[in-house]
Amino acid sequence: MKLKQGDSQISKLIALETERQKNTLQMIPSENHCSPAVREALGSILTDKYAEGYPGKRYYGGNQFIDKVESLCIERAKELFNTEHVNVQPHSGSPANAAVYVATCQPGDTIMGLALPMGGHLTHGTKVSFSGKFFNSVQYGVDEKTHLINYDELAKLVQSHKPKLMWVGATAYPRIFDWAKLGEIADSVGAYLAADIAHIAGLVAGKAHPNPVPFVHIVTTTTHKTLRGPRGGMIMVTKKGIEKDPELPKKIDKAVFPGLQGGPHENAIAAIAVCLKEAATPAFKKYAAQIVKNAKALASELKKYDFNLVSGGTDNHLLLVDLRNKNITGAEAQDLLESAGITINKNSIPYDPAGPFKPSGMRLGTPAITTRSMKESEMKKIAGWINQVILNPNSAGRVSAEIRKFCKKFPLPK
Ligand code: DSN
Repeated sequence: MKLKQGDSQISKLIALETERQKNTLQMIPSENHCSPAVREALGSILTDKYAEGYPGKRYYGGNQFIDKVESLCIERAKELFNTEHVNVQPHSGSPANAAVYVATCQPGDTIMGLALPMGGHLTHGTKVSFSGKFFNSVQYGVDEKTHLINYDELAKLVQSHKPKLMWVGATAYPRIFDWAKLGEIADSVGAYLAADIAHIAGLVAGKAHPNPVPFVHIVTTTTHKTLRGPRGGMIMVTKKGIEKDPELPKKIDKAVFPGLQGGPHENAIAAIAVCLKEAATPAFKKYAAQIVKNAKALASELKKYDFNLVSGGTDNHLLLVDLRNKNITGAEAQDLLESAGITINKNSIPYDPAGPFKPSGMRLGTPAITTRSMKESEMKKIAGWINQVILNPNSAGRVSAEIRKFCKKFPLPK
């Protein structure tokens, strides 16, 4: 039975969400529109199969085709990111990061990560997350003036705390990471260095951001952001990681299963395999470059309207805007822009004087609108709309109608 007949309520809600996505601009930098091929694999019959274990070593029968799917996914990931070992089973980014802790640390060990209010991620040692509860978490920040990671300060902090595991990666850092420098810093105390590239995986795959693989031991990522796949996660172990600890691939695999998860979602793994194939094409390389061009164009237009950008601009897919000179909070901007057809999210800015529920900033990005084939000239238009709505909330209705019309020229992937 089709969904429409079997469950009209859910069917209707999916139709409404489809219309929302079609008729408005998705500018949350961690979101994207995956291809119908990815969705077909995700919605396939593979969801019915249990496959605890790994290819060739399962705890259930009937996995001859599932093994091939998972192995193909692993091989594609290894090739795309140029790495030695990949686990494609983590259900998403946080479980992937949890597995890294299980594989490399004991409870109470010292770990380091970029603080959440400075652009880091919950799982990099935030107090309210397991990573801040079960480990001795030392958080680093960005420079108060430049909003960049100060590598000299970080090196000193690392020397004084000597972490077992150090995280690099962010949810709201608009600049390039200097992986070589970070590798040296972690090596100076013999720490495991894990790069969480969830936000920039598509840029790395498309060569629009340097690849951390030569400089770090472990790479984690989600698969649904710039990489444009289904919701999922992956953990890679690099050559450098294996040189540091030859058992690391085994430790990571054991941490994922049976350490943290049971049966892998093989439908999601098939969809990840599809997205990895897409990400290896010249078209994807162009896409990744265009994401960055669009973010830069949007940044330069917003600056003309006197929007203050954290770090002064962007090198990647996202912009973090300090709204204090606009007399509007991040939460108010989020609601207002949503009513005008532009979906962004409120976000803390570094050294934010306001709390996390009413932060002073907004975060926006270009992965999803670039998937819809928008280019620099469209960024000009979008910056103009953002400015109009923030300056004059009464314009939201008119802008929403204009955006609805504009969106018809930029369909979702078919
Ligand atoms: N939810 C992710 C993001 O929006 O950046 C972080 O986990």
